[in-house]
Amino acid sequence: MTATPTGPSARTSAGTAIRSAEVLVTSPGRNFVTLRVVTEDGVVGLGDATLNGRELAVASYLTDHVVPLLLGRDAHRIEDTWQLLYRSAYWRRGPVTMSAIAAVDMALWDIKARLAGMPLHQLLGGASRTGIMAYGHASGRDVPELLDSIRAQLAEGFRAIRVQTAVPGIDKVYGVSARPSTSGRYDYEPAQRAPLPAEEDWDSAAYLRHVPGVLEAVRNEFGPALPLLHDAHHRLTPIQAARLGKALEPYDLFWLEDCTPAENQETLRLVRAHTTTPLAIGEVFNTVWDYQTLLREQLIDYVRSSVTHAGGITALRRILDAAAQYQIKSGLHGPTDVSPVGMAAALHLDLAIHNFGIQEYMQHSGATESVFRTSFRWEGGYLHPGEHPGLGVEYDDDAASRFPYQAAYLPFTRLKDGTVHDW
Ligand code: EZ4
Ligand code: CO
Repeated sequence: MTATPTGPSARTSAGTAIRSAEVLVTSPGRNFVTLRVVTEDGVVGLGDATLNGRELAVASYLTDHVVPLLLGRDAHRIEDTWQLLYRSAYWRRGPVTMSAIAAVDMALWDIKARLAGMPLHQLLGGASRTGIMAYGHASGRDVPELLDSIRAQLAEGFRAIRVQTAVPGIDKVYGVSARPSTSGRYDYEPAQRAPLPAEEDWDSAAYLRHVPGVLEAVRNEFGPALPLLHDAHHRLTPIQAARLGKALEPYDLFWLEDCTPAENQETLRLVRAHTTTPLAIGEVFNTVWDYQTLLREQLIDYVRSSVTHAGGITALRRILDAAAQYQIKSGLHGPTDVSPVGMAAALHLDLAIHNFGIQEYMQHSGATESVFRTSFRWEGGYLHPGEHPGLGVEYDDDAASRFPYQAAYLPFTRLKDGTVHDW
């Protein structure tokens, strides 16, 4: 007898066998890739596979290489499926692979929780808190515009704010909205719909000169208690990052995010040795291996991964449990390129884990919400995933069909002399 590639015992004729797995690509304001898994009994699970600017690569990875492995497998076998997808490809890790695995993992947890008739957080151990503290985004082309943007986010109910600022001499800076909203949902989408990525400019020295004064103005305006965050978005060298962390100490940041490029974990030793500004890193990481030195040497304070890009609920839970040994907390990535499905997965995890820190929350557009119907609650600066069985998200095919995929890319940067820099 020849064993099937997935192992004979993984296949089942029970009602929980996977009958279909379908990749859905839609673009309600921005592109999203969703995996929909359906069991023989018709139970539906959703997973987010959106990788900003590389959406179709993940869609192909799923359709061409993962879906055939899923058909006929028991949807209940989440761990076995995760291990099979991770190990059977031979080529491990990487954002495309891990986003694809994440989507399968989320969809299977969704199915298991729907079958149990429980919201997913119950299966993860139940709620450890009543609500999930979320931070919003604010930005300004100058200080008055930034202060207005922060006021608008406070009026929306946010109790912690990420602050990004334009820099004199740089044309277009990461995180700064062209038209910051003076009320309501804050809209900033770095990916632009075009056949090729846009080029932006960058000057680290100008940035380092300008940012401390802006944070000082914000702190003076809003007082000592408001949690303020800032994202340096991988632009600095280790010694520049150390200097920035030190310079920002008087303004008591909740965290400084991605102060250096992410490849080199050892870099953070130097930064850590020079500053008590809390550090957050990890939105581009895919596995626990990317965090190994950072956790073991206690070089960061917050884990920034999203469920979508770190291999799903199964894998991110393990990263967060490893972090808990060192009092390192969660600060999960929640930009608009994490779909409402990926956000729901994050919220269930946030509610269940003990070492929760904060959750990033960029509200999705009305168009996105017309495709993905969620059970999230937003009350007084706190999020809650709701009590619907599963993840609590429904996908509307009719709405989705009105928004076909459109190529969109994140920008990249060049220094004044033309050298490509980290975006
Ligand atoms: O640039 O999600 O902290 N948030 C971020 C994001 C990332 C985008 C990239 O797709 O850094 O705005
Ligand atoms: Co970031």
